[in-house]
Amino acid sequence: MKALIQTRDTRTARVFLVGLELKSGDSSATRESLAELAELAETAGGQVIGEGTQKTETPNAATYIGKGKAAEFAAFCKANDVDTVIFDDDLSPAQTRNLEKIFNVKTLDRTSLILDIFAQRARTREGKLQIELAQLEYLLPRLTRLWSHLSRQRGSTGSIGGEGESQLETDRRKIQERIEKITGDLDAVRRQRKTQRRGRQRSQWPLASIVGYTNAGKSTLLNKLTGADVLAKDILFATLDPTTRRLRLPTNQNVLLTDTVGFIRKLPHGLVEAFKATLEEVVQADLLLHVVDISHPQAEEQIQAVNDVLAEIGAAEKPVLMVFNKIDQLNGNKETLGRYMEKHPHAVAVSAVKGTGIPALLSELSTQLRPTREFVELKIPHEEAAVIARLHKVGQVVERRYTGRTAKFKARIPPHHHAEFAAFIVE
Ligand SMILES: Nc1nc2c(ncn2[C@@H]2O[C@H](COP(=O)(O)OP(=O)(O)OP(=O)(O)O)[C@@H](O)[C@H]2O)c(=O)[nH]1
Ligand SMILES: [Mg+2]
Repeated sequence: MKALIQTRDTRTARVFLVGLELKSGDSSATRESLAELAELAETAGGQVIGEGTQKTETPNAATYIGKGKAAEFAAFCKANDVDTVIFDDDLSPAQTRNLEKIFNVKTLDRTSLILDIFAQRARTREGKLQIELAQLEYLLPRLTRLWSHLSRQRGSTGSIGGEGESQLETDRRKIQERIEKITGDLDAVRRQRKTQRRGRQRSQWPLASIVGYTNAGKSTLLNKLTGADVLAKDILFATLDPTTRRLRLPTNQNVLLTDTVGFIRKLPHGLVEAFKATLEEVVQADLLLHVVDISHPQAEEQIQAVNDVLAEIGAAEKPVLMVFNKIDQLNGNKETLGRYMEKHPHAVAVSAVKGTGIPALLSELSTQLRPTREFVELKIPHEEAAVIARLHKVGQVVERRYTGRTAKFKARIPPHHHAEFAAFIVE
């Protein structure tokens, strides 16, 4: 059972990439998508030996690329000791089967590659369960292929009948049972998470969630802002599990900041489904910080891809603060930044690594979260020192005047602290 979903050991894999260039699409999109696939392959531990594309009207139903092209690539792979071929789009179970016959090496598609990376990276129990669930659901319709491998190993090529059929049924049943078990376990984990979240809601601090394309610099930003030490690395999907830290704004307001899994183009739907619980942090947030690697040539497409996933998880209507990151890498290219800033008027430009623009980001954060605070005037007798201290702690005092036996304040306080100060609020 375990063997069916074991993470493939791609550490030393010699990889060949294949993409399709649809006549309706444009060739630069194919190239960019392949470049990203190469990054994914390297993240998974592979070494890219070569790549090939084919122009066509529509994907071939049986073999995705044309049969002739497939044979040509297969010859290259054979000559260059390639042991894994990866297709840039999702293959149907039948296509995978046919291609494996032609190439005679391990055949992956984009989804199975991303699933592999997630499986390698998952650390928490919830993360591991979620990824196993996505893998099993991906595997289920493809089980015939695995079964045919098994039966070949057993040397029972002649009698593909009764025995094999029942083996397949057994495997299916085992997988389905496992899926049910995981779904149950995940439910339990999620209930616990809900309780935690309720505890947090009681503390009534607003929740801001950092979202963005993978490798945009989300974790680097969280680290910079809160002194957290989340792994920030130049690889795709460095972060899978959410981390939440408290951030105290210059206005004294506290906000809970969550860093979570990054998004990517063509993110497997099953994976989004499986990670819905993790992404609930995003759905629950009062504000999203959408971090963009502005120095990336495809920044615009990445913004779109992130917005697509946000829509898919039901977070499209959230207030968003755009954070254009890595401005230190723009090499004085002010034009690019200007163009983006024009399009997104309330955006802030930062370098999470260098710390540039962080004060502006904090100030914009305070502004965006301000509606959750009310403006009041208070009159507090001097002997109520504890109340005055408390006001400075939870509120933002904008004006103070001392007259006789009382102190007068104008301050912004979070609504849930209203009751505490009600006795001293004037008007
Ligand atoms: N030059 C430069 N590099 C940055 C900046 N911010 C982040 N990086 C680098 O970009 C890479 C990715 O940063 P992460 O913080 O891991 O990105 P992430 O968005 O959390 O990525 P995933 O968790 O993989 O989705 C790291 O090598 C960072 O050092 C920046 O402002 N300038
Ligand atoms: Mg990260």
